[in-house]
Amino acid sequence: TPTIYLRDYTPPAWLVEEVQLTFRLAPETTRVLSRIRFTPNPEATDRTFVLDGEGLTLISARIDGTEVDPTLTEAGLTCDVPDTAFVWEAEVEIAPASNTALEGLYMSNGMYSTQCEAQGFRKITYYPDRPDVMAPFSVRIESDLPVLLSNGNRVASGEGFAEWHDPWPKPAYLFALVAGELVNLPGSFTTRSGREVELNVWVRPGDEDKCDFAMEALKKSMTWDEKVYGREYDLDIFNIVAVDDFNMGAMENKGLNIFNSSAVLANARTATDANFERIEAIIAHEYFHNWTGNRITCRDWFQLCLKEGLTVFRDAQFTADMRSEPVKRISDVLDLRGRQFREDGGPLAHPVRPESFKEINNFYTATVYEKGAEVIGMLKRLVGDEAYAKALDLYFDRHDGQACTIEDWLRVFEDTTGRDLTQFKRWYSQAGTPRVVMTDDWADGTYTVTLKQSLPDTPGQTGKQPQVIPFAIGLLDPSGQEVVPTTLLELTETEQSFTFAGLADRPIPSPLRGFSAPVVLDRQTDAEERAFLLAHDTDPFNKWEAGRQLAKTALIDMIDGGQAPDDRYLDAVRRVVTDESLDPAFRSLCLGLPSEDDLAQSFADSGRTPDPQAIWDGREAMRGALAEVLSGDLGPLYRAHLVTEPYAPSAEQAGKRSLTNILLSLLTRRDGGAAAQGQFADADNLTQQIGALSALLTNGLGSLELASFAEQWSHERLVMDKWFMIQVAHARPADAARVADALTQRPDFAMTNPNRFRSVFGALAMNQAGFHHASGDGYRLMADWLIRLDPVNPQTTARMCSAFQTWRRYDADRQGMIREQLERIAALPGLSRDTAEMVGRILE
Ligand code: HT7
Ligand code: ZN
Repeated sequence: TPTIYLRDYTPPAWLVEEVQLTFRLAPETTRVLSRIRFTPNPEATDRTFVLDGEGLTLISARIDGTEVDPTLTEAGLTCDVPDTAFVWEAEVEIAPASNTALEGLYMSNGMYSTQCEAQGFRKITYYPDRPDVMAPFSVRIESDLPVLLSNGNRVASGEGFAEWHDPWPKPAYLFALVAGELVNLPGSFTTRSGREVELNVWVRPGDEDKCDFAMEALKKSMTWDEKVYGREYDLDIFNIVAVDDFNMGAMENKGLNIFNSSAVLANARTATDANFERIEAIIAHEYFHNWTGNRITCRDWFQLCLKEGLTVFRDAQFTADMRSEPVKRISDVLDLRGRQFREDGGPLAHPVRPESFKEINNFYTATVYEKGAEVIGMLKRLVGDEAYAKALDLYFDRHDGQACTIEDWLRVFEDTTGRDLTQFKRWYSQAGTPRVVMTDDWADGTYTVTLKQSLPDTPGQTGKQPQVIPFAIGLLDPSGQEVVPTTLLELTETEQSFTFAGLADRPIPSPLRGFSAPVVLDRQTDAEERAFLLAHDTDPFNKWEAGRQLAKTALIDMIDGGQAPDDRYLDAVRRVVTDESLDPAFRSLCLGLPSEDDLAQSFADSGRTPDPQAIWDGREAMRGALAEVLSGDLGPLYRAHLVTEPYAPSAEQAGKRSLTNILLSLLTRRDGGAAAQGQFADADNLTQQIGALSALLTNGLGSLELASFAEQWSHERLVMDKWFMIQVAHARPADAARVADALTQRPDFAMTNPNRFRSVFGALAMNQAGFHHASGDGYRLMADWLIRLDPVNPQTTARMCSAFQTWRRYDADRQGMIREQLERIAALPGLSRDTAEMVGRILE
């Protein structure tokens, strides 16, 4: 498979003025007729005419009305063409019902839908399938199915057909079509300038009762983007469709967003608080793409972070505004460390703007998305809120309707602020997580902070240059008063010192407030200082962070030396958890322990080999110690915060349920499951029902409840996904592979449904002690199923391979077993490009 390089970019030889498509839908024999007006691109030197196309049967082709006989290759076609504008017409046949890869036009559950990003449009018809070719599309769909949707505005419909026109030039990856027996929740929105927009959430019959929340989230997103970014919607209709078989969360096709049903359907009985929050964020994310992605798109796929980093940043701002800002920040940092730092520290590390790929689908990563969003957050912090708003206005003005690069993006900041962003740009080109070592000094009323940055080598990159690191810091005096409020230091050198003069006492620093840069902060400090910050810091992120560091150190000491848990940690947690002045959601976050993976990484970072079983035992022992130290508080706290009023998916109620669920899991250690059984029986919402079931399963109880849950929910696919997932997630290390294997034997396990596959195998990968069990059963089972899934759905297989990305942390036996499985996968004849690239990079 060839490697594609950013440095080889050349402009397209031909541009598209207009596209007309006709679809005659049939499960195995869909005909796609295309009529495309091409014009020579004045910016290109070469006039070769090449169209992308994969798995298409060409029926006929014409240029300016005359039949032609193009040369077909596996990747597309070439043809002699005039040297001036011409009209290309083609008819191709495709088989949506046989398309299990869920890319291109596919059929599942009797419904047609499309997924074209990144390069799926070439599986629909011959086309220059690259994002810098933008055109208005007209689409005619012919089918007996009642609901026929495409992008843009509906211009005609009748018995067996519908016609759509999208006036906004777009790249082919934003094309979409949906056809099926669907029902809709209708709504409407009036934009700031008075445009009446018809809104719809389309679902399968039976799911009508799960649409209200998505509709409200959409309206909130539309209002927010007008208010905060001045961005209005630009068509007369906005459709959202829920699809069961879908590779990712959702897709921002122009005017026709297609969602994984798990990212749209929700009601109190069938979705958890976490689901509601995720749905709100994804609806917002896809809607926000209308401006950051669709109106302004990417020149090429290397620029993916241009739309994804910015849109993740925007959806995080939205969630912070709708819910709690500190809780959102803490959750995002947990996620960043859990997924992006993990990626950045291993064989899959790549820059936010990668420089090469074999299969672009493998680069929809935490680095491009989440680190991409962090980079924008840093830029905003460095230039300030006002300058950020000005730069964004210029971005929308200057680049509307264009396919852009990171250089274009940075230039609007340079032009509005006069700042030179050459050094800042290294955040886009250098992979790896910077390490910042902080030391401090105190003399004559002056406090000095010295920061030293380094960036580890990553695959293909060594000898890196220092980056610009915005380092927010505050200082407290020994009584806990803040003496220096949050101040932004700009670290630009490898080593730099900053002074704070005129202080009465040596201050206690609160460094990297709000996690102002995605770095690993290395500071030699003690439990005393952390307990002090946990008690006094005014920065909620650092308050939480202090508790997290205390927990981590205490846990590592326990795992290492079997030491009893550190009292300073236990006392501090008890103080926070019982502090009624604090938000319950925040208290719940403070009660959480660092994940097994996080702890394993800490061992690896200090040059030691993590023992997954010892880590699991250590966390269990810590939970026991927490239950013990909180024994007198658990019951009263649980009862005081238990939500008994009617369910609302509000941040306020969700915070209380989160706290009571975590308390319940500790309480279950002490009361034999009585409280959890009670909550399970009384729950009128899934958050409390699943919370109770999880508390029981974590403590080796709950088999009756598990069975009754399955009986109650056997007809709700998304709820059953959770039933599959929690059994694997909470299985004891020695049982995890067996539990997962048994679940795959059930008739309702279907590997063609990515949600169900991930419920089992995503959970197995997360159950670290189970996956890495010394028997090797976890590795074998995972590999067996990846081998089975690859011919069916390469994209999902490739993503799941990342379960193995941390393999070099482990001991020789485990490494040997993992290598054996990876090599078994790599050796498969006909292995997909997606999986081959991932396994190759992991093994390298
Ligand atoms: N822009 C989308 C990314 C995407 C995708 C979505 C569904 C299936 C396959 C996909 N490949 C790429 C989703 C987003 O970031 O909003
Ligand atoms: Zn996105």
